[in-house]
Amino acid sequence: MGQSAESESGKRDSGGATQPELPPGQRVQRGWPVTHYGPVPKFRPERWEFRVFGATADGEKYCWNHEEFTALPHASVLADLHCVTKFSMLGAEWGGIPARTILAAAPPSPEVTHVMVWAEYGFSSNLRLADFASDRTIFATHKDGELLTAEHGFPLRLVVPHLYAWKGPKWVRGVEYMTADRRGFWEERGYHNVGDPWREQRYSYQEEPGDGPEL
Ligand SMILES: Nc1nc2c(c(=O)[nH]1)N[C@H]1C(S)=C(S)[C@@H](COP(=O)(O)O)O[C@H]1N2
Ligand SMILES: [Mo]
Repeated sequence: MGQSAESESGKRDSGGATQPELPPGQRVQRGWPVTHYGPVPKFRPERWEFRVFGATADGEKYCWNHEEFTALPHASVLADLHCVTKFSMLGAEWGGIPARTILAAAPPSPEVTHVMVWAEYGFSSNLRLADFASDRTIFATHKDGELLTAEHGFPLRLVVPHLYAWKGPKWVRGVEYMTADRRGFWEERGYHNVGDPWREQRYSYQEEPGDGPEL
């Protein structure tokens, strides 16, 4: 991870060469720390499935087993990871299944405005549909060409490059399509409902009308 990779990743994420490479208040972390609440789940391939449920266009639920899910077409996205505790990990290449592939395979009803991304042990994070539908949002199986390790989310984690990293659950198991917003795990516990690092939307007390449901 050299200097040029870092400045490139900053330009990519900020959408313009004039923006700084790091969101305000962040510092670069060498290496890749492990950050999460609770234990690391054990992967049991025979019991793993990825579900899409809630307000689908046809009212059906969708379900993939591990073999089926990982056989979906892969893509890769270069993106930084910004933790709200102020460290950033720059210049990762995430390989996996784009969120848009899931939206195409399991279309949401036109009334859907938000999604809840669900992970093992009931961890969840809510996203605006537009954030989930970004062409850079990806369900990652790999980082820099290698399978994710257990502590970093194997077999699957979400990466939403333009939001703080808690918006990307590790050990993700499904997506719920919602016709109204609802707070996920950290969003219920004092973190900002939207979580844009470039606007430093760290905590829920910073929310403005329209940023999220009443607390
Ligand atoms: N399931 C789950 N996913 C999670 C979290 C968590 O507590 N549980 N923490 C988030 C936070 S706060 C961060 S910063 C990133 C950290 O990812 P890493 O441990 O791979 O660096 O994971 C996110 N995904
Ligand atoms: Mo974080």
